[in-house]
Amino acid sequence: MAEFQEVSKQSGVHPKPAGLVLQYGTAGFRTNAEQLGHIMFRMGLLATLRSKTTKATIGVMVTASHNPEEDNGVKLVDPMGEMVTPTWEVYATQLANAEQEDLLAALKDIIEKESINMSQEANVFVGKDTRSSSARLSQAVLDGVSALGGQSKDYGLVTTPQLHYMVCCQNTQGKYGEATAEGYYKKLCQAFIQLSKNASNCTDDQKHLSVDGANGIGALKVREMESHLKKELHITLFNDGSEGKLNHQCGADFVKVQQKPPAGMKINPGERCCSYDGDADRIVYYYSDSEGIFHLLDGDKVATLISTFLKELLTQAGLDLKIAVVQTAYANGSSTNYLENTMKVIVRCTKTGVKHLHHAAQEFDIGVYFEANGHGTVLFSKAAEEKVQQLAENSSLIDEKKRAALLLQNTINVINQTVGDAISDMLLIEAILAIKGMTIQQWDAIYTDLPNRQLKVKVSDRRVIDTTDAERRAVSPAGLQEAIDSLVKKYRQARSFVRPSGTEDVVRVYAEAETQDSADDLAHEVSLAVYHLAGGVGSEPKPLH
Ligand code: NG1
Ligand code: ZN
Repeated sequence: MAEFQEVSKQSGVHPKPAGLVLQYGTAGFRTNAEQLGHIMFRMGLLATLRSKTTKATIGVMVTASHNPEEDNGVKLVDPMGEMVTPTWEVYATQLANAEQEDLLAALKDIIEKESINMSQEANVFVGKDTRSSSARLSQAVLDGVSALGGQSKDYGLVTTPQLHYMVCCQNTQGKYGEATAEGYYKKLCQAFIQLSKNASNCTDDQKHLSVDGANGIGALKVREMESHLKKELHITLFNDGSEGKLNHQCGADFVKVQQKPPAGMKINPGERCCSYDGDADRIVYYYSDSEGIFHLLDGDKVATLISTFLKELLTQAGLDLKIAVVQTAYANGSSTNYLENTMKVIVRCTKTGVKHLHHAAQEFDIGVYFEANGHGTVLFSKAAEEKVQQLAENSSLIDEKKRAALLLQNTINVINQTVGDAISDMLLIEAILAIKGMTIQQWDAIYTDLPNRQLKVKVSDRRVIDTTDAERRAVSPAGLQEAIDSLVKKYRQARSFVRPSGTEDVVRVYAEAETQDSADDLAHEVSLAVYHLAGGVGSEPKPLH
């Protein structure tokens, strides 16, 4: 067929190394950038098919998020800005792994299965992060789109959540906002400024925030946004990419996993600081106290702050909307306990990966979802948005109700509902702290985290570990869960689980307990159980102390 001639020709420019097999993991394909040329070209092809089938614009983001600079990756964005639907993840894996000579057959197979009308037009938005390989790889995506006759728009350097936002704006014919960087900054910053007007007596000191940009795209974009903030927020930017290496000893993942401040940042005692990850879809906060002790406020603390704020506003506005917080097994046990028993909100636990959280959050009027690592956002149902809107426009309301309705309305506008967004989350968090007149120490004191530890274990095939109950229990290999159960019993307030990573070739071990020493010991003992029962490779895991 003539329409595939260009695909055949172009695919020769982006050949697949024979035998290489990659999976569409927790967040798309991710590996060393050298191995990704053919993947990018093929994801350009797939996005074009997805666009034809949905009759909508599809997004393709080139990034490997918090992974090292040498890596890269790609993820597809569905019409409403959400992660691509699971059936198409399967197609993505099939297309990515088809040997060079089988590519056309794999493509035609998808076209047939989905009964795609190839004369339907296709539109694809492409974005990339600051990695040195991203320019070449995003060009390969664009080549894939044009090989199938699709139209593309190259947004160049954008954060992952900005690309999701553009896709949603485009497919809602501008109802969600204007599909430009300028439109994004205007929408978010206007809402932030409106929210900030409710903060009485906010001093310059309280308006100050230190941001670690992970030497990535978030740093560039926060700089671009600054003029729109009209001095309502004073940002000092560190790790802006001018010197340091992307994600190296900095960024949200480093801070969360290492539980220490990033390199390259000057931290004064008590000062509010935050870190983005390499593509700015995660954020964590922290501060150092007067004794120099580091305090981390992760995604669970963010979810608690935001859901408390929203719950108070709903009460003040007299709105009966169902609010829930969605977490994963990595959520600190103290946060779940506080949310369920003190705040009395509904809490749901899903598998790791934002698509699962996003999906669960959609079941409520207001779904606040955050992974402990700082990826998250708030979703408002259509009905909830309409109720808030009606109330905000009701001129006969008494002051308190009106104020609450307007705050809710601006919260809806400041939060990026398509996906977790470090910049948007930051603006909401800053506004809430200002409105509540709350310091970061007061926020931190809402509940006390249980000490915890995350470790990785190398095994020969991580797929031998199968889990159930939102990954909180292992059903295989035989004996592993029993071993974990008996180790957990040795410690107070303890919990532990293991699961195969969807982005790295490792098994992740999580443990929490009453003291840091117990959490460390438990994590180590569970690592040993994984090593011995699930085919560990290399040397045996060493104790942490
Ligand atoms: P994996 O590698 O599947 O654990 C990690 C994070 C996820 C998610 C993805 C995508 C942890 C424990 N896991 O997934 O939460 O953010 O990366 O970036 O943080
Ligand atoms: Zn990320």
